[in-house]
Amino acid sequence: MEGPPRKIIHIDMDAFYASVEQRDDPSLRGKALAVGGGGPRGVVATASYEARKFGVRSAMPGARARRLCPDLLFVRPRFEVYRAVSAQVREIFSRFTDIIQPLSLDEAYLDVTANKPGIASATCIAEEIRRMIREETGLTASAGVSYNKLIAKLASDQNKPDGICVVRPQDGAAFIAKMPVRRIHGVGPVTAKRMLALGIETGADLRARELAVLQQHFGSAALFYYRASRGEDDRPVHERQERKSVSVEDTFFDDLLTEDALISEIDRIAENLWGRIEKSGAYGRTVVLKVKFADFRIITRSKSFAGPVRSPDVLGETGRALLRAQLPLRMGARLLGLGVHNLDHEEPEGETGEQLSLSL
Ligand code: DCP
Ligand code: MG
Repeated sequence: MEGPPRKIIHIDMDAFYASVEQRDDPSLRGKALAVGGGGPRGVVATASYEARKFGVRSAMPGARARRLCPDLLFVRPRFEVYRAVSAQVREIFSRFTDIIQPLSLDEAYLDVTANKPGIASATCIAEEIRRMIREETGLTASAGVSYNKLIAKLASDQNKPDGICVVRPQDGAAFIAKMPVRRIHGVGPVTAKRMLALGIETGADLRARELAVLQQHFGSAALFYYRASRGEDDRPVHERQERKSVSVEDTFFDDLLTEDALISEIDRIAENLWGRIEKSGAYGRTVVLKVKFADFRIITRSKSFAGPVRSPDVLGETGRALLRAQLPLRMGARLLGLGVHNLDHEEPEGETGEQLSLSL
């Protein structure tokens, strides 16, 4: 029924954007550094380990970060450089396997059960990869080595920065037992809160619950949690597919109906979406709004431009215009989403204008 255990590696670059900035500007080395938007609404994308000592964290408002760490240096992100490093690192992975699933610019799962050089030890491969990354990019990465994705990802965080953690099949269940459930990839902040309300804080707490009970609370996701609490996860490492769209959506605790609430939410979503677009370099020429109503009916509305949208202002204004055209909503919205489709790489070259070519 089961084959031999798989060998999965999760690689995650250390303080990625900040490390790249410190590499490229020696005056930033050894300093408390935040990469992110400046300005009153800017947030920290990531902080150097020097800044983390003061409590500065990803997604923290810049003003708060400055209060925690008065000497904090702020630099603007350079996504083209991060994308180039990311491509370099993926090329290193491809020397060992083609079964690579990137999760973001700085992390990926690798299935090295059968690997190109025929190395028996996944730990040796992970160490080789870390060494090559250090030599060829000047940056450090941490690795988790295990028999599935769930545990490999948790493991790569264990000995950060510049660390490795190996969890063998016989140790997986014990490893999960002491893990806070919120750290499990697949338990989002909303689920983590609901679990906490049920008294489930660690893997051990989760394991103590019957599947039927979990199903009552978490529906179809329950089986994943049930198995995860036992250290089991048979999700394959998916090879990279060409991306077709980028989108961000949000479900609300209370349905939104007023114009103010809807517009401020779509602005926030557009801002997040712009961050994703810049990180992935996936610029598209069609902006799509999605609204799910209180009765679960979904509508989508889109606006296409002659060329890819390359400014956060155009993205935000388009999102707002698409939403305004639906107002007043016939009932509250439980979800709003915004995405871009018709990505750059699918387009013929030479189209870069931003004039409207298609109306609603
Ligand atoms: N990032 C971001 N916004 C967040 C989290 C991350 O823009 N809320 C960006 C900046 C990070 C990169 O993604 O450099 C990778 O995210 P990680 O969570 O892996 O964080 P780091 O690599 O910065 O640090 P760590 O050493 O903890 O992996
Ligand atoms: Mg990282």
